[in-house]
Amino acid sequence: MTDTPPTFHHPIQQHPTRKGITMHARTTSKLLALTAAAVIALTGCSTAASTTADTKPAGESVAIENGWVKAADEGMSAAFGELENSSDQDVTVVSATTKASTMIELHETVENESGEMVMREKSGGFTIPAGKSLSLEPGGNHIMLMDLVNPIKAGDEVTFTLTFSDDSTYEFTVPAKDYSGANENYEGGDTDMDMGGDSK
Ligand SMILES: [Cu+2]
Repeated sequence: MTDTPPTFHHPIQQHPTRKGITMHARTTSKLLALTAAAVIALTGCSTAASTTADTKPAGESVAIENGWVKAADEGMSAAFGELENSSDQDVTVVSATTKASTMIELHETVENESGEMVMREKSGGFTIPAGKSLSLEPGGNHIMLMDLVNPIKAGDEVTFTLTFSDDSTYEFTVPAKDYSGANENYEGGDTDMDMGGDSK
């Protein structure tokens, strides 16, 4: 690239006709554009290479799609959505926080010995495979709000922060909506400990 600048001047000087200047000016600006593109491409390449080499933080590779939280007056609630991992590495969510609940857990829903679906803390957290997404949905994995600080009304916006196994974080805000499902019992808890407070 260091040998490019001289070629900008010589053609114009050697062809003093108006047509020549116009033509060469156009060529020159094309050349400039190409050179600029090449510089950007090269810069982009070297940045990408170094990023891959020392691995992007998990929190920068994950985004939530169609996220929502269940409206509830008190007690428990849960958040759902599609967690998408755009990187080429598996990432693991190890914890979550929100101002809406004093305590929060990452839950999975499993069948117990009696054949009932119960939810429990997901050991090891949520792993989102490289280039794939993980569904958080009623009856499956979810972010469990164990003890609401205030009622969550439909239409409220609730912000969550996920922490990954590499200590990076990802913050997102999702709307609350009325939902009558997601009332699985909490494993080891009594039947009053459902996820929906007083929902019917
Ligand atoms: Cu739960």
